[in-house]
Amino acid sequence: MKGEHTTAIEDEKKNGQNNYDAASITVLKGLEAVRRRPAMYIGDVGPRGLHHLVYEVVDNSIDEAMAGFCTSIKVEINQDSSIMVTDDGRGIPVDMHPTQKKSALEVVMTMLHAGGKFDHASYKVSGGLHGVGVSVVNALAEWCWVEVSRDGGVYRQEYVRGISKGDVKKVGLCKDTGTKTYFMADKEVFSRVEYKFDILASRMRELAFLNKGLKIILIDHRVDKKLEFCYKGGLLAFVEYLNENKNVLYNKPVYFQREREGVDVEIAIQYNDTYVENLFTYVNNINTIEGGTHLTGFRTALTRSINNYITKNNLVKNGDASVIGDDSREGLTAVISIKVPEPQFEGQTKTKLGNSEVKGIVETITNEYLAEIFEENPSVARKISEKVISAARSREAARKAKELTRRKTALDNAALPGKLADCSMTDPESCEIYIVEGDSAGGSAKQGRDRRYQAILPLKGKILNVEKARIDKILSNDEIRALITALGTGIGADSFDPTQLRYNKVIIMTDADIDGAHIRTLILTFFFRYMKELFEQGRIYIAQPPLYRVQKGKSEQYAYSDEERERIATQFGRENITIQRYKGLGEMNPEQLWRTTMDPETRTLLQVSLEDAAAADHLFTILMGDAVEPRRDFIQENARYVRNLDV
Ligand code: 0RA
Repeated sequence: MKGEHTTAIEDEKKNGQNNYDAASITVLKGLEAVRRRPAMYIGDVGPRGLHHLVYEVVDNSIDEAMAGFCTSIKVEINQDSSIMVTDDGRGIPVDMHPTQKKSALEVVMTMLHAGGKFDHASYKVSGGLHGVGVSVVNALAEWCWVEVSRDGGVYRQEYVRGISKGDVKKVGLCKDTGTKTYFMADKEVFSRVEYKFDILASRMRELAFLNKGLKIILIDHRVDKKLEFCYKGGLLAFVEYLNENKNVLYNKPVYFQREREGVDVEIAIQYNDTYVENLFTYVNNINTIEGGTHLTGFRTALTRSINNYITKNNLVKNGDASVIGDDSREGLTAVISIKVPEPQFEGQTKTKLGNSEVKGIVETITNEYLAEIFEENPSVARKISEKVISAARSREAARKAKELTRRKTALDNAALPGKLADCSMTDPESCEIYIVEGDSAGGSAKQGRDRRYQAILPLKGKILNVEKARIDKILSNDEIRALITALGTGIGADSFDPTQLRYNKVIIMTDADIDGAHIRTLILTFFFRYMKELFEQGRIYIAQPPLYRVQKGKSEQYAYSDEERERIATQFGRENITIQRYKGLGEMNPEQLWRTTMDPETRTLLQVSLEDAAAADHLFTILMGDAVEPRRDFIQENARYVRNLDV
């Protein structure tokens, strides 16, 4: 948090208002706690926490939609970077709260953990990343106002840093109902109040997929951009979106939604011809990246159902390998979304579902439904079975040829690859590795680096496109094997261990041209498919070599963008200046490379985050999949922004 600030209670004291009742003391203590330690409530006070404020407000409207009373939500980023969220639900009640002696609206907005739920009919989203309550947003807002339309009237209350500026007032009449929340994130709390349209768009799209039929409109008044998300098909449309540019084995995703013991289970499944699993799970609209009981139940049922079908129809020949879980997930794209009244979240990031009863519920529903759909759609069942059997066969073939095991031990105990110039320090926390395109740039990097803590691994040419190859082929690729060995993490479901990473930062350094961008994407795709945790732990970076060197006489400066080049040129006074455009890293000598791109004191690194794994997956498919059209569209649309590629 920036600077000193007085607490709510101190402010009130200064104003000479010492006549608290029990309720307002609770309010002030709550707000004070939130403002003292915002990170405890919203994760951090960086971009992530800032965007979280919007999610929190939208979540309340989503709850109203899940309860069946809201059909449309509008989210607006205003020119001054305030946020406005409008829904057409019943409107937050404004009448007196029975015990708190103030309006229900004020209780929701100012009391910590008051939540929005007076009726327990709807699902309460709690724990995890969301569900801290809109009062937290209010406390972290420079100003906020809420306008409720209900019972023929429009009611408004305003707040400053969480404290109400007066009672709820009736300010007009209306025919419809709904809630509008309008707030400005507090610059005393957030160092930068800059919303990213794409990040909000990803989450709104995801929420629209997860809440079938709900319309979510996102408007950015800063640049006059507008997107509208509404999916009648729900998860079915989600899976189609994820598979959009892949070759699918059958046209319509297998889709079902059922309720059992109060748990609502919705699942969509579609296989494609790749070799990777692409599965997203949600509990009460929260992405459970650590999985949990719902995922376990689903996996067990999927393998069992496919195995049953294969056995029943005598699809395996004598001597064929039996199908194991891994086989049934090759080329699988699926989304699981469940709604549980009282979820228990566990795990490091509180995104792992713990409720033990859920495993059996999801398993039973999946078993029942898959048996049914396999009976009714033999062609779908056949295609899935063939894919899975082929996965089992190649796994078996690989084992027989001792290929995989040999490679695995080779990878596990291998000496470091010859082309790796390792650093002399061994403590991973202080070390970093540069993955460099080409041997010549690799040579400059080796000479220019600080060899105590910087390792260099040059990769030759284009590495294998892992989107189109099976794991055994991937492991036989020399460049990829060198990469895995250098990193030290191992690979594959049973041997990848991110804690074994030998470096604190993994930095990709490629030329600033189309080839460089392609190689960078290949490397990122490999990490995304096989080492996703490295993104989650914030280990992956992209080096930013300069695009230009601007020189006049003895002074020189480096420019990292066209604008910067212009600025420097103006500053130098445009006469007698030389501008050199760097096409490749190889054009810089070791000393220049160090100064511009590798020296921690002066370099800029771009940390690659996966804010939204689903959107990133979609992007990688576009970039690396078979379909040429969307890739060309993407590159044309984004070519100018590639330097800021923040997937
Ligand atoms: C509980 C009860 C009622 C409405 C809401 C919650 C509600 C909360 C929010 C938060 C954002 N938008 C919202 N819309 C509705 C109404 C109960 C009734 O009318 O009987």
